[in-house]
Amino acid sequence: MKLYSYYRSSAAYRVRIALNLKGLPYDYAAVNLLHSEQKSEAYTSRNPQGLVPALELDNGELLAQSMAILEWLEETCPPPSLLPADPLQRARVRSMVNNITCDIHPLNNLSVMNYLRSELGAGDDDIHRWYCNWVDRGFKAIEQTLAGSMGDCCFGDQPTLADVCLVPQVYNAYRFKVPMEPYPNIRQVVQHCNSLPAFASAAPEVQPDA
Ligand SMILES: N[C@@H](CCC(=O)N[C@@H](CS)C(=O)NCC(=O)O)C(=O)O
Repeated sequence: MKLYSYYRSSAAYRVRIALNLKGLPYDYAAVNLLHSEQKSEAYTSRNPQGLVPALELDNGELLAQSMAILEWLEETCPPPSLLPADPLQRARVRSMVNNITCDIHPLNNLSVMNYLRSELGAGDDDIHRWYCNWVDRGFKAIEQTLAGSMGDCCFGDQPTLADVCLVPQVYNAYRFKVPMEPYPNIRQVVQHCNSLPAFASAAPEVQPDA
């Protein structure tokens, strides 16, 4: 498989973690977002949304959207499973995943920040307030949920899709200087996950395009 990725993309980071957790080797195809390579004809002819990540399968098919890729990996690839066996617990994991991937990340990605700056005239302080606002709303709920669900990871001691999505979002929060003191449970889970090889080798700093 080949992963179209950018080292700082949190959506691509999710997929890198899941591929590593499942022990699946892949080739790394860097798409430089700062050079707008995601909007090139060569890329959008295969992935019309012009976003990373995209995963090219061994048969040449291309999958876009990180959650679609993660669900495909979960359905077709070997253990460990990244969802619990119990349907209620699966729903709880997906609920945390949706908080991150639907309610935090889309409001804070590169194109939204660029739009705020260039189309709406927002300055650095306004953009920082915007960023922190959406992260805080989501992280407050996650912090409270973790108090009843966490072990070493978000739900018990084994990584699930919740950890796969939380770790990149927290990486991004540190990058954009969101105060993390109010979130001790989140910090504890993320610290543990980052000590695991599958997470450590997916980190932005160690990617070929870093
Ligand atoms: N919902 C998409 C989000 C993908 C996304 O926003 N990717 C960002 C990087 S994290 C991107 O490619 N941004 C480039 C752009 O907006 O032009 C997913 O989960 O894959």
